[in-house]
Amino acid sequence: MAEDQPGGIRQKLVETKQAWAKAGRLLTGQTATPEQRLPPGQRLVQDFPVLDLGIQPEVPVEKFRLRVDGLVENPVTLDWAWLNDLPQEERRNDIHCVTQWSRYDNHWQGVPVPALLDLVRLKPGARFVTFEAHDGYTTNLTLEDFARPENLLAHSWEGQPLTRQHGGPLRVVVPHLYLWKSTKWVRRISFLGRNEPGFWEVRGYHDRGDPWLEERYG
Ligand SMILES: Nc1nc2c(c(=O)[nH]1)N[C@H]1C(S)=C(S)[C@@H](COP(=O)(O)O)O[C@H]1N2
Ligand SMILES: [Mo]
Repeated sequence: MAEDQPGGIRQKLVETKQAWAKAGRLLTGQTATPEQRLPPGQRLVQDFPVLDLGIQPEVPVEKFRLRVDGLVENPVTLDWAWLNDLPQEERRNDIHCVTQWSRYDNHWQGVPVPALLDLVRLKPGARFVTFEAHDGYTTNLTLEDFARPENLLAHSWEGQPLTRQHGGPLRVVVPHLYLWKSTKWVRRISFLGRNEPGFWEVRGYHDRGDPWLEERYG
């Protein structure tokens, strides 16, 4: 069995979650609609749990870089000043983690995804998006799921800079899908013509992850 390395990925936790996916754990077999607010099988929490692979990289804003590339006319490497010069907006949303907790009314600030798309200008073949993070995490979305106006590249939560635990200085927030699709410590966003499943998607999680359809596992 894989042993945990200090400062490395928590292999046992990964194996446990992978086994849960295989067993279909937590599935209720029900669906709901966004109007019902709480997706099936979820319970509401007041705190803000921290979930990741066990590595929480320290990324000082002076060293922050976000590469945006792939099928775009204008690939860019954003630094912190440039990111802050892009349009900034606020969003309030509910978030839903596949491990069953939901948290209502989170206030985020950051760059709305449409502003990023305006900057890089997609080529016609772009249909999928992959995300890479400083801890080695990856995930994937369709362009349609990423391009929604409520999605943010968020640097603040509840009026404060996003903490390192929650993915600061910058994370993706895609509230209509389970939270594993919302990459913390994001360092690269690539637009592709083909789908490339990420860390959890190749370990049994659903490719899309709609919480109201209970798309926990694939
Ligand atoms: N870079 C990175 N992003 C990540 C993860 C991770 O391990 N690494 N975990 C995902 C999962 S499974 C969840 S539920 C959310 C948790 O976000 P939180 O710790 O802010 O609650 O981050 C997602 N984004
Ligand atoms: Mo998660």
